[in-house]
Amino acid sequence: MLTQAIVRRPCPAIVDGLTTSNLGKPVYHLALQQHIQYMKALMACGLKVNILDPDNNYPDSTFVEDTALLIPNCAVITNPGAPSRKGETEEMATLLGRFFQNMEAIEPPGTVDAGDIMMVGSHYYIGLSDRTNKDGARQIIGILEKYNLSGSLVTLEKVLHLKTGVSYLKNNTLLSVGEFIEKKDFKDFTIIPVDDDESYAANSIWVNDCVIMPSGYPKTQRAIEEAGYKILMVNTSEFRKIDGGVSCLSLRF
Ligand code: CIR
Repeated sequence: MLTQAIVRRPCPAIVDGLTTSNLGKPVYHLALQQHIQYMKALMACGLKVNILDPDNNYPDSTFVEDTALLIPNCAVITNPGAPSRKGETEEMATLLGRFFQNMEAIEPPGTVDAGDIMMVGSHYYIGLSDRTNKDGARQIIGILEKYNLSGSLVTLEKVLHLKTGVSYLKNNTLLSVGEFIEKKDFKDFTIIPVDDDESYAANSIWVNDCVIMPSGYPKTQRAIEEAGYKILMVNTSEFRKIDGGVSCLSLRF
C-alpha cells in the first residue's frame, strides 16, 4: 500500500522546460491548475501529498520522479542526465532524509533519470537512454543488490525515458506502446497495448488499486477499464508540451 507522495509545484520557468515536442510552450497558470488536479487524484487514492516549493532555477523541477529512486528502506538520489536538471536533487535529498534512514547517491560519470526505472515487485527494469548511461545503470544495480533486489537493462529505441513507453500496472500487467509491445524483456507479462496515436497515455500510474491516466485517450481508457481497473483521469496537457507525463510528476512510496 502506498501512503506518501512527493511533488513540486511548477515554476514560472516551466515555459523553458526541455522538450522534443512541437506542441508549444506550457501555459504556466494552466500548469498550476493541472498540478492541483493531479495532487487531488493522488489524495483520492489515499496518499498524503508532500509539496516542495517551486524552484525557478530549474524549469523541469516539477518532474520530481527523475531525481530519486525509492526502494524499500532506501532512497537513491540520482544524477540527472540533462545538465540543466542536475541541481534538482539537492532539496529532494533533504526531504527524503526525513522519510528514509538509508540514502545512496549516483556518482558521476554515472547519470540516471529515475523515469528510466520501472519497478516490478523486487525487480527493476532500467532503460538505457540519453539520460541514463551504463555507468549510472551499473551503480543502480549495485545498490539494488545491496538491498536484496535485482535490476536488468532495457535498451530504448525511440522514447525519452523507459516509462514514457511502458508502465507497470500490477497483476503482472504492462501498459505498453510501440517498441515495448513485443519486447523480449517483457514477454512474460500481460500487455495492454496502446495505439501509436495515443502513445502519451502509455505513461500512467497504478496507485493503490486505481490507475491515474491522462485525459483525452479514450481507446486506452477503455482498454484499461476492460482489464478491470478503476481509473482516475487528469489533464496534463501543459506537461505533455515538455515531455512530462503522469508518472514524472510525483514520487510515490
Ligand atoms: C525533461 O526533458 O527532462 C523534462 N522536460 C521531462 C521529464 C519527464 N520525466 C519523465 O519522463 N520521468
